[in-house]
Amino acid sequence: MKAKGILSAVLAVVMVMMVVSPVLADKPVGFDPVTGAETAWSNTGCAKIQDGTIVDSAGNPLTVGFDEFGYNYQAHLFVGTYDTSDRVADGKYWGSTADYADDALQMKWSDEWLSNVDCDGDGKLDRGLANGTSTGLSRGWLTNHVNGDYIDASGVSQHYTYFVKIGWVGAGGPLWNEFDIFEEVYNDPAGGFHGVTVLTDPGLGQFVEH
Ligand SMILES: [Ca+2]
Ligand SMILES: [Ca+2]
Ligand SMILES: [Ca+2]
Repeated sequence: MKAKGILSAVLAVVMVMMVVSPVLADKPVGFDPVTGAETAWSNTGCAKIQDGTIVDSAGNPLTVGFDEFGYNYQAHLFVGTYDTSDRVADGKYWGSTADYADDALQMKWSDEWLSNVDCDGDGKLDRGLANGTSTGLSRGWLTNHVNGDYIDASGVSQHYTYFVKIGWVGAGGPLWNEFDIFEEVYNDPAGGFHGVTVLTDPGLGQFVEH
């Protein structure tokens, strides 16, 4: 697989995140300054996933824990494949039968990227949520970790791994106008890719807004 193809897939996944809306504990208010991990949670009046009032893009209520596709919106986590990341387990990634469709994908995101509460009452998880107000567009950060196989030009099965960390930087960002890639690690020995291709990582803690 070519790096360009992988990044396109990653971007597509991110777009999925933009349209899928999911939900439980309340909004996190305490964070590890280095890793960005949540350490404390508030008790606001915002709707929670466990209330049963927050739905996904298909109108199905979100539930606590991992769903059938691999999303755990409460934990800001996805563990599945490109195929299931589009919330349709059909062996395809948004209709594409590209080789990476069956590749393992893990995603993690900050609460600002996609929160686990609905504070604005639209029945969807809030995006860009800071101090109880949602901007409607993701902020914070997202990571993708891919572990996959593909058949090369000689018909031989090859293995690759890919990691990318994307963060919101505001207007003028080089990625989708408001984002940037802070870390990218691509290992595909057969394809000639070895290790870090982008690294300007400032630490995920810098993306926390509260
Ligand atoms: Ca699918
Ligand atoms: Ca594959
Ligand atoms: Ca909402």
